Amino acid sequence: MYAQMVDTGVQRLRSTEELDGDERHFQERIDAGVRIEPEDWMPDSYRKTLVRQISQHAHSEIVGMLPEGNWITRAPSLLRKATLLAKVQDEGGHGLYLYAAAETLGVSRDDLIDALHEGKAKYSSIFNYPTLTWADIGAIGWLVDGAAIINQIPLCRCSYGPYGRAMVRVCKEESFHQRQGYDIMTVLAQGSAAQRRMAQDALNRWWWPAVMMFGPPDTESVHSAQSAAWRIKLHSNDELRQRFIDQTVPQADLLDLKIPDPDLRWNEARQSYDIGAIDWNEFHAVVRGDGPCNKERLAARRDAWDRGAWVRDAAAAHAEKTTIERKTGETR
Ligand code: FAQ
Repeated sequence: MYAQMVDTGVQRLRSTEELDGDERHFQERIDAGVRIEPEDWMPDSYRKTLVRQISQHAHSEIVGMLPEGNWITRAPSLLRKATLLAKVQDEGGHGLYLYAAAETLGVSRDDLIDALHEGKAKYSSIFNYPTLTWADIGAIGWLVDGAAIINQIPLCRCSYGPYGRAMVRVCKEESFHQRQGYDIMTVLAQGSAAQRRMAQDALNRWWWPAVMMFGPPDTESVHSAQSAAWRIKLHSNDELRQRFIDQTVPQADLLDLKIPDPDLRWNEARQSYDIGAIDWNEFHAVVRGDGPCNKERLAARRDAWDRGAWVRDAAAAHAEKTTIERKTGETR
């Protein structure tokens, strides 16, 4: 696996018997299903692991606004425009809950955002692909939000309270997003020959990146063992990937669209689908910064930050004014 940018301090997984004092007590609470709250004692490596994952997740939500935001002005009807606008706003809200959850661990949102803008922080590989046609908006809702739900439902039960609670609302909203995407695909799939081609083309381009979203295979996943012991991760990358495939293939069948994988087969013995080889070189290249849109996405985020400076300044000035007014009782 490529070098990690964040050193969470985890060297190897230790059994509960090897731990002592606070660390042992902490692990016993986790094993008993007790939720960890911000004021509780926690190992520094648990804190760093959560900051790493939650901040990457938050960055993914706000970078994830860009590919779809690109289509708000070109949505084919007022209803589609209003729906897409609401969805993209929801993603911004998810970023907000997640940055707030990360802040409960003692980091500042500004520092996290700086790390994103400086290219030091990761965000999901999936958002480095372009949205070329309207059908891509359908494919993102159907496949990307669909994958996000499968990954995030278990996170509602993760060991860290603020993260798990944030996920409850996020998952409800993601279900709406998934349905709006599937609805777009349904209309296109039942439309003209050109619309059907557009839907199939979007599925062809988004299928494999969505399959890769779940992260590297279990054999290469450096954080899984420790994160599972801490109940941050309740299922492995490959388990969730398989769940996504098994759920999505029948949905493609219903649309009469073809999953772009000649090796896709139902495995009677496993009661699951087998798939062809995943191109992990592509995944690593995208995560390294060499995907089709990495540079464009970061440039757009930096630009939005710079152009939003006046809003942050105005909000800070307003907060200062109202604080002074509250303290002095004078209106300024
Ligand atoms: N892209 O050891 P593991 C959404 C990195 S939200 C980029 O397996 P872990 C909503 C990983 O960070 C989508 N990097 O890591 C939406 C680590 O690097 P590091 C985001 C990836 O953490 C929809 C290294 O590989 N969701 O879609 C990726 O145990 C539509 C080793 O990997 C979340 O963030 C990747 N795909 O498992 C928004 C969910 N996968 O940090 C807008 C929360 C792995 O050592 C529109 N996160 N890496 O430098 C998680 O569940 C986990 O962090 C995983 C990775 C499963 C993503």
